[in-house]
Amino acid sequence: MTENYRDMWTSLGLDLAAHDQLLAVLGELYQQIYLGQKNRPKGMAYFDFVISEVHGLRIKELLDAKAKGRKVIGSFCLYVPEEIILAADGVSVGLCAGAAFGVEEAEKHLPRTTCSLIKSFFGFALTRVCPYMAASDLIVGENTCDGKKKSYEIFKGIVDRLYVMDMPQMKSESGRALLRGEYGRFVEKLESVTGRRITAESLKKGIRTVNAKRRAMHRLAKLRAADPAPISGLDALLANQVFFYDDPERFTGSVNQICDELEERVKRGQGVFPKKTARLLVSGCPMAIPNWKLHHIVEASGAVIVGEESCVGERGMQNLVDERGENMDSLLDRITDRYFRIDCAIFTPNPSRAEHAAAMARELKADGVIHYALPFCAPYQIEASPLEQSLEKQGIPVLRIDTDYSPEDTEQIRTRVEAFIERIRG
Ligand code: BJ8
Repeated sequence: MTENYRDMWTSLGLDLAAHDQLLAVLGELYQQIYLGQKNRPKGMAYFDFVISEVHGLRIKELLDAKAKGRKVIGSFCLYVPEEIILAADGVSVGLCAGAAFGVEEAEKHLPRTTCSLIKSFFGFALTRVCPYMAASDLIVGENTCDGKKKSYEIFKGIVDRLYVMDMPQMKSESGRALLRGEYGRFVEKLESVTGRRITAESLKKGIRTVNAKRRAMHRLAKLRAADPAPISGLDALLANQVFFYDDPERFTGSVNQICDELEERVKRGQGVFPKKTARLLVSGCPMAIPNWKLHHIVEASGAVIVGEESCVGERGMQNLVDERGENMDSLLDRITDRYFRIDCAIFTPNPSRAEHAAAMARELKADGVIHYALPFCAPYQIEASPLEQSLEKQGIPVLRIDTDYSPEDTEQIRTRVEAFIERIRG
């Protein structure tokens, strides 16, 4: 960290001792997992800097924005449209949910049989170590899985300023109408929190900004189809994770710069791993910072991850919002159209996810798919079986890994991943 931010963290009400512990663990993990990689693109220096300042400079930027009258809107899910937040001149941030921190505290409120992601955001809030949560003027929850929707009932007693968006469960006309209605309600909520009126013009601008960000990520995703892979799965995952925290324009510029470099690498046939390294696609639950466990195990075992069918990955990036609407109603319709296509496992039925995973595996020339689920995540654990059957039928080998944020099962997973790599190498 380039500056001393202790006064800033104190002003946010963080528990400095616990926060120091968290930063020490994060720093060590990053050093060990990321900085030891070989042949990294030079452009990754930007992301190294972002991570080194993830609780420093970025938080200072948020507080500077707040001082100028902007509001910070924190959320946990892809269904919360950043386009609408930007249209209200808000700053959108993904909230901390990727580390096992404060688990004991979380389990005083939640059953042990709750997924790590939910326990994580409870733990971060209860131990007061998340500056993003502390800086948020509004925290947006969503009625997605049962775990989240029931836990928000308790969470609203832990953080004030929680707002919960309702969510459909079926891709029906009434489901779409529900989502459209919720986005209208979100506009009103944001207008009241920010004191700014959202106009067709500001919404169009928000749409253009987020589309540009997604376009840059599509460009990066496509470059991963090259053999040898020009970027590691770990580095690409990091870019997907930072997507949710960074200033949107700066992020887009940095990703496009990396893509320029990767295009040159592809032309020269240069990669991070040798040509014909086993290529894997990961499909399943989101991986928030600092959940780098599976990618690290796979890439240390001699395979490369070439894509993520995940919310922190292609599920979050696919499809842009049509920019052609002329008034608030038509623009909100187009936003709804785009978000309603996200194939999260909370929807029933959800056939497009398996189709999307198969299409990604083909496009990225993956030799196999690792299905990743957090224990106690019913939507993804249950969907794993039909997804596996469908992919195997198409000749795409699948390995199912259910694992939480703790490092305890690392060796077991490594053994299974190594055996899977052997299988796909034939
Ligand atoms: S759009 S995946 S971010 S809901 S892991 S809390 S599903 S029990 S995170 Fe998600 Fe939105 Fe869907 Fe994406 Fe529940 Fe499963 Fe836990 Fe999960």
